[in-house]
Amino acid sequence: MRTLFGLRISLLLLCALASPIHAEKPNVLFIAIDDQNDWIGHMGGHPLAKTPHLDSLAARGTSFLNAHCNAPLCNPSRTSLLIGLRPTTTGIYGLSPWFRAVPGFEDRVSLPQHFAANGYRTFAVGKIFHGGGGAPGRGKGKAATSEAPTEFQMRGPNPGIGARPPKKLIPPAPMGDHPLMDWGVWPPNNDDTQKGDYQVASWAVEQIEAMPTDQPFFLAAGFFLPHVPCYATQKWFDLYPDDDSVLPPVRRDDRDDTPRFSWNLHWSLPEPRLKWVEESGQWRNLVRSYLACTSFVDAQIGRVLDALEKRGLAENTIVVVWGDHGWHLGEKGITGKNTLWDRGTKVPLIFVGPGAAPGQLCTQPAELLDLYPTLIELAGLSPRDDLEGISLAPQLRDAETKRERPAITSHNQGNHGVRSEHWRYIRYADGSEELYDMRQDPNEWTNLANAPAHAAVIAEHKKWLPQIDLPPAPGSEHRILTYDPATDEAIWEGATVRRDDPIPE
Ligand SMILES: [Ca+2]
Ligand SMILES: [Ca+2]
Repeated sequence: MRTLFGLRISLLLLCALASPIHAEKPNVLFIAIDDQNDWIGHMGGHPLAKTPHLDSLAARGTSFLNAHCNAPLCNPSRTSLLIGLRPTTTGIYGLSPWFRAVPGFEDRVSLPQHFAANGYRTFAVGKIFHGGGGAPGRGKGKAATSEAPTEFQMRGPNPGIGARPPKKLIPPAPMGDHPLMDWGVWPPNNDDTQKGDYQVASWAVEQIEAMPTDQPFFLAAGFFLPHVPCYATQKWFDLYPDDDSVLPPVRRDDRDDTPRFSWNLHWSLPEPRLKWVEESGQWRNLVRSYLACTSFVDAQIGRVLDALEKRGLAENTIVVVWGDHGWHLGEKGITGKNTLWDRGTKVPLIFVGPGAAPGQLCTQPAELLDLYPTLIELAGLSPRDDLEGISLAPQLRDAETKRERPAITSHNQGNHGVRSEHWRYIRYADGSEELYDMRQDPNEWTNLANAPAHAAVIAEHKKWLPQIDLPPAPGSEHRILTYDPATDEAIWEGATVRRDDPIPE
């Protein structure tokens, strides 16, 4: 009996040691897509978009159809999401600085750090923080920030674009012929394995297959495409007709009723305007390339989800998929980001797993800022009182649950978009305004801001403008815009923009 008793004690002890530390805690698979707008099948942003893996994932959970970034640019959007503060609270609006270089944020607990502090094993591969590489200082040029290895415990590669053609596939575009401003079929022979995002998925799959079970995990996989250069292999282009049916609806006079100041937000950028892509015969090619890249990334996400399923981890894993901001492909006369319209701010946001009811499409406004508190609540982590987002858990339980606060996007001090379920209100630093009835006018073609009948709607949305609205933080560079009401002059990336300057084409 004593032997048996002793054996039993040992077995119990062994079991206790071997059992997961947080057996009750769900894992988190955190998937980012760079520059992905709402051209996702079930989101309806483009009638031809083919994303079968994201669509079937969404069917197993809750997809937000009215989710928006808090800044329409990589670094400020990702920083805001990952530290839980608005860009207007940190002053981080540009591609620099890296937030840990900003006084007051050196020791800010980032989302993955909060999971690590709560007993999670944290992993990252690809682009999660902007400019994130495997080691501090990695990246190119002043624009790049460096992701300290302290953000995640395990860091996989950040392969970026992967194979590139020996020279650009498109003719030189205006505004500097930037090397990233390119798109088309590459590499040849349908070899997807040479793509950076293929390697991101492979690393994530390997981690899932070998995942130890003694701790819950937080695995972040950041896909680079459909960020430019939009290279995809031929098979992904074959999903889309090679005719003008792929083009998004645009109105040639669309900017006639938008304030002059709206141009200042994207005054001079490497991304060509609609005029150039049309005149150079590149519009359809760009649109098809973007769609092809979206479908390719969808397939890579499918590989990671398959691995999760095969390992038997799907049931106890929260899968969240998000994009960092939208992208214009001709709408409002431009391509690219840096706008406060839906095309520039709306992103995919899908939650699946514990806490997210299946088969829901939610039209309540949501912000990427909400991810931090939502994941804390879903995973049952220690709460924090220093986050500016609001948990989406009520909408994940019941998508009809009303949410009072609209989604707010800021692009530099004084420029804000406020998106409710019904309206979009925009206010620029010079006081000019836009208002769109998103139910009647989903393309935001008719600016209603000057219609007296809508004064109450404007007042209702204006009250949500950020109370804290800081100037750019020290070290801010790239896509930085300031405005001096005394002189009515704006400064874009260091150059003065006067009201009568011709709009760059
Ligand atoms: Ca981005
Ligand atoms: Ca218009």
